[in-house]
Amino acid sequence: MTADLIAKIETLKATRPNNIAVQCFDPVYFGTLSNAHKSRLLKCLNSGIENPDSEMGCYACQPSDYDDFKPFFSKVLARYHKVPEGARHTNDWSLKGVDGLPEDGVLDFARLGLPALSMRVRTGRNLKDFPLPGSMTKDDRIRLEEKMTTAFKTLIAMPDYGGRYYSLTPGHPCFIDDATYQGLVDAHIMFKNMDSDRFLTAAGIAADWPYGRGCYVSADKGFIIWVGEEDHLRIMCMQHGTVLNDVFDRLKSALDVVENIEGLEFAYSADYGVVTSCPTNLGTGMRASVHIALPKLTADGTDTRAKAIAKPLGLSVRGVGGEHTPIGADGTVDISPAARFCITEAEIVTALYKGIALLNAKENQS
Ligand code: ADP
Ligand code: CIR
Repeated sequence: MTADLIAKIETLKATRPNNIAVQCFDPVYFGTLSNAHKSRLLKCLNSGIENPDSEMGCYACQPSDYDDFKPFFSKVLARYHKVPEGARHTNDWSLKGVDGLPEDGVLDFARLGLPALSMRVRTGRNLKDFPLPGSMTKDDRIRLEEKMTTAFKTLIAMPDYGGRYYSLTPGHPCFIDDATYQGLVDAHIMFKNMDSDRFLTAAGIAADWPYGRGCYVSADKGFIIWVGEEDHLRIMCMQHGTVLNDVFDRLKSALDVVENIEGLEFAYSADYGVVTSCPTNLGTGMRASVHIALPKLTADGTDTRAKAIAKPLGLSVRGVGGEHTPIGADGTVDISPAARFCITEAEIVTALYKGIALLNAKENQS
């Protein structure tokens, strides 16, 4: 079994130069591991072995994987995030002194002549005392949701939060039917059925769907916590407006509240910061995005031109329904800085503001 997988990795190494995980797999290092560690590391690579066209090709399956398999993951991280091998990450939400920040510290899109936009900032978090989603059993998923259901009671009782929890788990007291679930997906509140993602399926992250899956939504719908997606928790603030600080600051204070709820301890790595399933998200786990109409840059009905302009600016372009979805009929796209690792939270949100300024200028020049 192990020998078969090693042979597959070796074949992919020769044929798939863009699959980072197989390219970073070192058989000599692998040979030094105990049998238990060998199977743990191979499990991390399963998604990239089953999906040769993977860009990253691996997911961490235990909170300690990044540290336990540092000789592998430090290579993967260096290659994907274009940082030196052994680079260390620092988390920092303070906007003070961030390059490109307007003097008054306010990241207001109205200053760029833009109308109110849908703004969203999310970050991933995983609980220290559970395996990461790729290695969870059905029972783990249900227990994690139970733990969070109790934690959400604290938020629901607070005047600034309120709201409710929606569960997809059959038999859960907060269970919702298919139509309610679809309504939440359409409103960009809830995540899509993970079974349709072949990477998450091969990684074991989509397993046992829909058990242990759900989301907490605040009374004003601006603060949301996903339970049981690619990370145990995806914590986000979302709002229509022009001042990016509003969602960023709210997310920071909400995170502090959640982190202080008794019994919740998040996984951090001393060298790598916030621990996430996917190495693409490691460090901050943060994606800050806006929905913005770029009718000229998408005049051909595709995001090809917008992507070509956005990439050198360090920006990703997604569709209006999120990753792997089409752009809006009016040319609306989802723009976010691509970097998550070896960048601070404050730098990410400022990078979104600066990037939108540049992209909007290109749109206006077209
Ligand atoms: P993630 O952002 O967690 O990596 P996706 O790209 O799949 O995952 O997006 C998840 C959901 O969040 C989708 O419904 C997407 O449309 C929504 N979304 C992302 N950014 C925004 C935004 N700025 N405004 C409104 N909805 C957004
Ligand atoms: C790949 O390796 O290409 C896929 N597993 C997707 C990587 C992008 N990461 C992500 O969506 N979090």
